[in-house]
Amino acid sequence: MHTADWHVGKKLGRIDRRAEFEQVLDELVAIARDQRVDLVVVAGDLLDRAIAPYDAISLVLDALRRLADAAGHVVAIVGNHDSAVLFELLAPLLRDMGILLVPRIRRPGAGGVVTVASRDGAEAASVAAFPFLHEAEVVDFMAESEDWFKGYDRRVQGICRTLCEGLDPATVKVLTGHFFVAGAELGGGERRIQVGPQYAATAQAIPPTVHYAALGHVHRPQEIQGAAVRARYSGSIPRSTSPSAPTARRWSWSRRPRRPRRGSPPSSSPPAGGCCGSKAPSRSCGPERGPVSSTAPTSTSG
Ligand SMILES: [Mn+2]
Repeated sequence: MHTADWHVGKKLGRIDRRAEFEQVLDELVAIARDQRVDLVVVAGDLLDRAIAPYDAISLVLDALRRLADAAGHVVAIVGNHDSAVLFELLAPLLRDMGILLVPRIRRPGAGGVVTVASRDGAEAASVAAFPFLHEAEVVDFMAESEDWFKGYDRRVQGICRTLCEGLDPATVKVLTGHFFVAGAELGGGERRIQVGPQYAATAQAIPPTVHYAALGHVHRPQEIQGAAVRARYSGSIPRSTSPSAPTARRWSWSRRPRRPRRGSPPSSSPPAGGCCGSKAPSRSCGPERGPVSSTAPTSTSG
């Protein structure tokens, strides 16, 4: 199940929206339980501010705990509104509860890829986790301005590739990231200065070897056009400008890709449109597996 951009703590003018957040988070927990979800991926912006009020932090912690109880595991990455320092502080305390927080971009073997088992222990998923990358960490602002944007796209693509090369081919392979993909439609509530379109990745950044890409950052739920596999923005949960927009998306692998038999030859890439999504949760994922590169990961310090 894929969700993102909770922005807990966000207010509507002076109006406190705690009751709304409680209600939507209750709904997510109920979906995770009723759909027998094995993993919840939260693709960033759990909180609305880096220095969040304690009651907002407590609401998020409670939601994560209940989601982990329902699904077994939660993987959550830092978005541009979250505090990496807070996530770092909480990560070791929450790990034993099945809540895996990824505060910073790390190489696959150093926390950039996390692997979790399904509730029945029969299968596993590995998640390439790509927390928010600020353009200031990438762009040389002394260079020509047209190079700024190209440099950002190249870096995002390199990080996605390196992380996804670290995914275990015997598992369900998921990429989660908090970045803007060019062409995505904003949904309202994003702070325009922090969401592209200048600092944008392209759909090609999503490697064709994953089964699903769970993205956050853009608040309107949508498919990523032009991606080689099924990739989505789940959308944000607080309603801001578009009351008709669906509040949350989910996916599950109640029908999982079959585990390849031992010694079976590597098969071809997964078909476009790939894996179980919200619109067709019962659709079979098929047995296809993407090839996994055996080359050494390229350097993508960031
Ligand atoms: Mn957001």
